[in-house]
Amino acid sequence: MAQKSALVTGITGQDGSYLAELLLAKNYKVYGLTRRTSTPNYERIKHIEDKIELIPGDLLDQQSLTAAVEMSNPDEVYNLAAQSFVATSWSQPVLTGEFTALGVTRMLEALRQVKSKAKFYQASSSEMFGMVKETPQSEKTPFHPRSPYGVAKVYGHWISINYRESYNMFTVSGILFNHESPRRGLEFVTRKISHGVAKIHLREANFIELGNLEAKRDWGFAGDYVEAMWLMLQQDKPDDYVIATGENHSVEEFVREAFEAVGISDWTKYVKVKKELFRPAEVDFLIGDSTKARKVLEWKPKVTFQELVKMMVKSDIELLQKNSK
Ligand code: NAP
Ligand code: F7E
Repeated sequence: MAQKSALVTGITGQDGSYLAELLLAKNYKVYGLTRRTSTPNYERIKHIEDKIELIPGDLLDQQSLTAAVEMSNPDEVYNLAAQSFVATSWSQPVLTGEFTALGVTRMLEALRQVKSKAKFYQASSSEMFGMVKETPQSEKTPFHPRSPYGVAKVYGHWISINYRESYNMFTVSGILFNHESPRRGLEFVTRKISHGVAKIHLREANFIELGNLEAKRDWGFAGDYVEAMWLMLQQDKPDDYVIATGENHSVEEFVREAFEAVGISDWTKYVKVKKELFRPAEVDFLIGDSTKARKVLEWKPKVTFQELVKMMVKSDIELLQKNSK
């Protein structure tokens, strides 16, 4: 069988790096779109850099996206690039709309014009459910986004469906609930906690500053979730799928579990709650129903919440120890 080719936008991000590993293991020719930075930011893909091909491009620049599709001639496109941090979407709402919403249309247009038969994956998000209309949330749950990021993702979700309906293109949207890993950006709450706990454990810090400890999320492991992305593109028909563990935990539970991983039972001495870190509109409670994905894709998460927290704390301790040498 001929070698398949995949183009991954957002390859330097958390999911892009895990997905690239998965595709390489499946013998794909992997192309990644990277934007220009003044210093290289290939930290997450440096171990596979010689096995993948990077193409310069930006979600803001139509011509570069069209050229990336021409250069990679992909069988599959995974559109993971976005302004993905919810908090930043209030301070940079227009930019978030440009990247996370209109960027999807630009990618779809590039594909429609150059290779409309390629399969397209859009990284939709549980943030689209926002102020939830039912619990748990499935593919049928109506959206009520609570941030400029969530609103932009709703646009990206519907424009992908629209290109499927308008042009008969194979577009799928994976509605993924929060997924984390040692490669998660330091600004997201799980990594902020695991990194903070590791620093406290190594006596490099005395406390962590956090916002709303009561928010609840359905947290899974990123390595498990990229497998679901790939499975969605292996189906005969394009469709949308919720990917989630079906379990949720509060930020406070994550904190408690992370401190317990280093043998600290009274975490309250090390956490300061700051009002400035609360969001203008919060998503209080998310929990996903991934029955459809479990049935059709035969997908299920492998890493438990407790394993995930321990994995992240252990990895951050090792990282800090390595950096201090
Ligand atoms: P991430 O770590 O923040 O990675 C985002 C990627 O997008 C980075 O490679 C970034 O490049 C790239 N990017 C940003 N703006 C760009 C632009 N203008 N042009 C080209 N590339 C650009 O995000 P992630 O956690 O891997 O998430 C992947 C996707 O899934 C995102 O679309 C996110 O919104 C969505 N999602 C994530 C979760 C989750 O829990 N992780 C859940 C649901 C949906 P730089 O490295 O240059 O910044
Ligand atoms: O916040 C609360 C915060 O920033 C989780 C992105 O990948 O998942 C992610 O979005 C919760 C929120 O992720 C702090 O208020 C408390 O309720 O880790 P987060 P997120 O906003 O859920 C979705 C599915 C995506 O699609 C996004 O791309 O934690 N929280 N204290 C805090 N959050 C942060 N970041 N920092 C704090 O100090």
